[in-house]
Amino acid sequence: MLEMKKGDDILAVVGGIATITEARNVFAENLDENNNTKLAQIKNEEALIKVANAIKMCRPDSVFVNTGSPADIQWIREYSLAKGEEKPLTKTGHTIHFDLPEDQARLVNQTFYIINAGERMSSLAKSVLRSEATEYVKKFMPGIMTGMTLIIGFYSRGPVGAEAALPAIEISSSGYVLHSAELLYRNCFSDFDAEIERTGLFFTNVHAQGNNTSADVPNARIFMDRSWMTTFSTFCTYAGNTLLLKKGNHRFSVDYATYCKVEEQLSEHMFITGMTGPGGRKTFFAGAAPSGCGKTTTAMVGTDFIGDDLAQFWIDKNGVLRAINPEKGIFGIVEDVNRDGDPYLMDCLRGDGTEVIWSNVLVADGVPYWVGNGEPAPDKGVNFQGEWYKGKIGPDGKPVPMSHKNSRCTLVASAIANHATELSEDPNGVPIKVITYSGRDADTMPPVWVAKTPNEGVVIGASIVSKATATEVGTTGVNRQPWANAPFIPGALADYMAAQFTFFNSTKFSETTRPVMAGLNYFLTHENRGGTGSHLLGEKKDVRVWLGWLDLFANGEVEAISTPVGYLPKYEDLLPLFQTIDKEYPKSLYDMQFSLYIDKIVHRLDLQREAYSKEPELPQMIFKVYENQKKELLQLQEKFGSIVPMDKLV
Ligand code: SPV
Ligand code: MN
Repeated sequence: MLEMKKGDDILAVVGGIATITEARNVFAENLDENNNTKLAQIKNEEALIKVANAIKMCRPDSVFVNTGSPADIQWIREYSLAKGEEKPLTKTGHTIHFDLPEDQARLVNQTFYIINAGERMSSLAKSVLRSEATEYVKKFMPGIMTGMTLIIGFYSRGPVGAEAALPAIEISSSGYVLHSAELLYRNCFSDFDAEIERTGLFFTNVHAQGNNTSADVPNARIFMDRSWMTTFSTFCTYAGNTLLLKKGNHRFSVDYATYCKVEEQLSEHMFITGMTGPGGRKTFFAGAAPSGCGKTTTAMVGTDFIGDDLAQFWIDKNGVLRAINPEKGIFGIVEDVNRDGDPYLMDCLRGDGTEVIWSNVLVADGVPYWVGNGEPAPDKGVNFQGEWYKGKIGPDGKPVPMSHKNSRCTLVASAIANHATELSEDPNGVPIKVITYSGRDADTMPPVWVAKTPNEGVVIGASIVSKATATEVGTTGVNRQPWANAPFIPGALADYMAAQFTFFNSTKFSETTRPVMAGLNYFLTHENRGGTGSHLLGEKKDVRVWLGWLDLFANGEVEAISTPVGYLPKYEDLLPLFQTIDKEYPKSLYDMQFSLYIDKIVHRLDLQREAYSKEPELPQMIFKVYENQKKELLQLQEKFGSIVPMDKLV
């Protein structure tokens, strides 16, 4: 359930501003003439009251209004440098930002949804009662910007005017955060009022890093007030915790799609990319993967790259699934980014002419370095833990890597050579033909498989599993990662799942427009498929083949093998695709990758069923799909044994 504007708006309670007259007084007292004139262009009173409350609560020394003009953006760059939040690197337009050692990824244990008493939440999310959150904000946020400048920016999460785009305000005392916002989101200062008018809502984000010391980090909180679509972030700087236009507002968008736009919209943790097929035809894909599982790399493999992290979907009048990227930039993991796997990104990172904010990499003589870059490494430099030298041991007794596993680069997507910039900016979005779901699964599912029905497609999404990655502080082990979106689903998982079933079964789709739904898995290892060693059976560049096959399948140009888990590719259809990436593809490798390991799959189904049976009020469809697949798998096992090669099923 989601009830908008329920309970107190904490920002208004603590700020104390209730009317537009009071808000205007706050602006008159706190803004200089120039910034006052700029802000006067925004007319929406609700938005202005939010801004006034943030100013009144945070009590900055000054306020800067970012209109997105070249002069304003330059001011932000210089402000961030002057405050030392970023430092210039040798290459023009490149800077380095370090987050505190304790603040290198999303602080999942300090991230909460603010809820009203009695609200049912996702079992995978932490929540805090409105009253407790109010106490926290009252204790820590008044005066938190004293001695600092409060910066305000107005953004659109998507091309202005797009069906699924929503406006948002970003308020922060950090130049780095606003600088990042300018690279990652579309500034819509001049369209802001009209966008609120069109959509009927906007998000508000308030971030304050305080003194930014390690001692403060335990007090850091990331609060998302669902009812008021307002976020609060304190005592941290990592963009995933502070630039809440990104994952904070993604969470609100998920809520909005789940409760207010059923069968109309979806909000997903997905890349969007296009592939050029035979005859120059373009097929667009959107794909989910948990953080740190190669989503950016997959996205950039396309010929028409649109986005690498988030997607907003709707079904258009013709029954076509359409998607926009709410972002316009990349906050990408740099570990293992190298010439071989990510040539276009490397051109931006090592070439000239692209503005890049680096975070938490190693800097030596003004040049950034990172683990897995495929280049000679320096012996010493400065990284997220301070002075670094080869062999340095950290406080935990372990070697300190050259760069943090979650070190990142921030740049505009249009700088990437294969970015389809014009399409990305089109409010009509791109037509999505294929949806993929992937995780880090070392032993169970094949590299690619296609759902036979929309229900089975939804269940592929619900059944993503993944090894923990470095994108969240304090997580380890193998986790279930429903839709790779679980960290961002605020409401009950049952509600989100029901919305997925409704959406993909919608009669608005025709048989020709209903998207193909598929699973992808790049992480099978030799030892788990009858070989030896823990190395991967595939490599990064194989992604092109799996997407290429899905393109052919979605366009009806190849037939597939029907199995209990879905449609699988034939060897002879993959062979020519491997030739296009100049790679041998022995039949023995195909057999290792695509044979059904029945015991493992059945075990996985049982685990999923068991885990989901603890979730209240789940759509029964998921259990039906699991049951049916299990039954058919066991029948197959009886006939062919525990490992079933595709030859048996053709
Ligand atoms: C992710 O971790 O999924 C990211 C980066 O895309 S963050 O902004 O931290 O969410
Ligand atoms: Mn992400």
